[in-house]
Amino acid sequence: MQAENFAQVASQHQPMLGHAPHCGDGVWTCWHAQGLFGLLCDGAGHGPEAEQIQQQAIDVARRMIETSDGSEAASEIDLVALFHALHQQLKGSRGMVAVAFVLHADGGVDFIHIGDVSLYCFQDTFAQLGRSNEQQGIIGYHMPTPRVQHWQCEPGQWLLSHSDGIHRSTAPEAWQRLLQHGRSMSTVSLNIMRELADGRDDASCIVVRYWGKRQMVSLRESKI
Ligand SMILES: [Mn+2]
Repeated sequence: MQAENFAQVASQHQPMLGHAPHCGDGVWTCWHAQGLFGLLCDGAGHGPEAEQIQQQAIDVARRMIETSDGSEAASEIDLVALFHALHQQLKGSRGMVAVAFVLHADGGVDFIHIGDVSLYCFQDTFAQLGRSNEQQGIIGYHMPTPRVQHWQCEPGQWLLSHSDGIHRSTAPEAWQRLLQHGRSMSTVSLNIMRELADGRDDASCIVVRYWGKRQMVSLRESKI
């Protein structure tokens, strides 16, 4: 799909020590006509019950996103509707926190962020770091009215999401080393887990590098 020209993505999730193979953190990414969709969620607690929560959440997202990506007339991804559907699905469960985003080809990022997970945008120089402010609440229990926030990514920037199994206090210098020294996006995401997930909680991350349309533009120019 054309969308893959403008970004690369990799994601990981792993259970806390002693709870394998059950992981309460879930990640799912998908290329959609509208752009790159990502969901990172953390079901409350650990073990099979938390795992069931994250799997239900990913099923809800998959159904909604894939349905809206029909080849005839792809419709917009409705993040607000997604969070309402997640809340409905998870009522009566222990609940969940999550961030979901859509990265568009022009670098625009729409996202909803509820509860104790993290979403960052790193500049290529790592001189500045944008950090999302979450809406406090628990999906499936007491969810605030979901609010779509917006960022603008420039080519070369990174989007990074992680659960609380990776410490928020991780320094920008540590992120710089981890993000810049990987040979591939999957290596980067694996190194993040290896170095920053200490096994005391389920952990997960989604790493995105936004490239913009630079390569396509230069190809077109070279033909002229
Ligand atoms: Mn957690």
